[in-house]
Amino acid sequence: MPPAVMRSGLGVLLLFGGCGGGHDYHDDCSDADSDGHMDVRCGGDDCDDANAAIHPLAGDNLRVGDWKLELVDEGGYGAAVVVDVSGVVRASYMAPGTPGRVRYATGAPDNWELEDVDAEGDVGTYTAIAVGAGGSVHIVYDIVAPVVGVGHAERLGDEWIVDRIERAALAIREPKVAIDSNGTAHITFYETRSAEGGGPHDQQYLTYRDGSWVDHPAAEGIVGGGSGTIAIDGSDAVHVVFTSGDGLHHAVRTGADWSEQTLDAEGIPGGRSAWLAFDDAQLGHVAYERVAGEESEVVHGTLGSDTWTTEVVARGGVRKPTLALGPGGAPQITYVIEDGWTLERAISESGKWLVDAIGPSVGADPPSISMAVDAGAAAHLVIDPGWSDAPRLPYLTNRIVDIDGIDENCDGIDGIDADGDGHASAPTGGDDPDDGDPSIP
Ligand SMILES: [Ca+2]
Ligand SMILES: [Ca+2]
Ligand SMILES: [Ca+2]
Ligand SMILES: [Ca+2]
Repeated sequence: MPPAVMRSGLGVLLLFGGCGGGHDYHDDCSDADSDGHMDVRCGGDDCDDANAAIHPLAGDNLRVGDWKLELVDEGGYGAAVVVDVSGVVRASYMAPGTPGRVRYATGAPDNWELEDVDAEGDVGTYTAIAVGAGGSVHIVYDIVAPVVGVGHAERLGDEWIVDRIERAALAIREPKVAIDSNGTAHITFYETRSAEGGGPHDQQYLTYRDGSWVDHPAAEGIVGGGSGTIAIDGSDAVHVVFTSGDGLHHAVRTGADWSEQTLDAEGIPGGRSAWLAFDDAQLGHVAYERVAGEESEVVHGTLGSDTWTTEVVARGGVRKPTLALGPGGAPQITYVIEDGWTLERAISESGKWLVDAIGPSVGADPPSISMAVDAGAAAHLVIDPGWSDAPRLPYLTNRIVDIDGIDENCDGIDGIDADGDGHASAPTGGDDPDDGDPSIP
């Protein structure tokens, strides 16, 4: 729980005179509005137990509205996006032109600030981005020259600390990153030493320990497939889900060992994507693309205590799904329709998938999508057009900001104040340009 919430909880307690004092109409002390948070007068953290839209994790001032398209940059590819607790959207991508550079974009829609992260050598095709619990930003990417490797960049203050990790490999693809509760980065990627394009590869894993990067493959000698995704659960266990010619696999690292199970025994051809995330209840969610007959379909899987159950979300020429979890762990899955390259998004509500169309067409090639969902359930998509000289880097969101004078997340002010400095974050209508640092109001 952020300190701001605890502080305002105390403030509200004092204001009301404490539990049991005076007229108490909550005599049973249940969660009266069923928002999962007990009334502050009952020792809980809900500052309004008669309104289910008001509780500490609410997306104060963040609402879902119509879709809107804008450009992050004049071009770019290999894009990834995250949104943090304060509603700040951050993207990583390869900037257009040669040699390649890794670039970072942040800010409110229509007001992007761009920074070069690594302009040293010839970077490759993919980036991924993650934000740690303390607000630290990590970007990983592939490097193609002068040696093959993986780049890791962490933003400390206004500086990027860059590690270029050389690999004895012919190629690496699709690096992904996740951050544990101690702020340590965990990276996975496809790595091949074979001259054959589709030859056997390893689903490699790297983490930073005792001052250096150490590797320990999640799986070796994989044939076919070639796309992995990584997530950390609430116990800091590392999970990697990866594709191969004989299915989709889930590897979990407990202690020094990996244990693996097959999630889906259907063949998943190369280039098919998968995404993994854990919700607050520690239920694992995966979205991936599978080929059924001649057509591709989008599948959602959930991991209960030990076993996966899967369901088809969309079928018939649907590609490149991306998954993000919204408030309460509700999964949102966005994918590309092959016929015309438009987007659709599916949201799980009461056991049903509700689908909305997101226009317009996003390219002439199968584009990739990266998605993040904020505390107000609004989605943020950066569309990777899939070729290196694409003339634009599109961003789509259905977020609207509604400054309503109501403190919906119980931190004492209208908007989200994650660092507890009394100033709400800029994307939620306040004047705090860095809501992860209480020294910068
Ligand atoms: Ca409430
Ligand atoms: Ca508000
Ligand atoms: Ca607030
Ligand atoms: Ca603040």
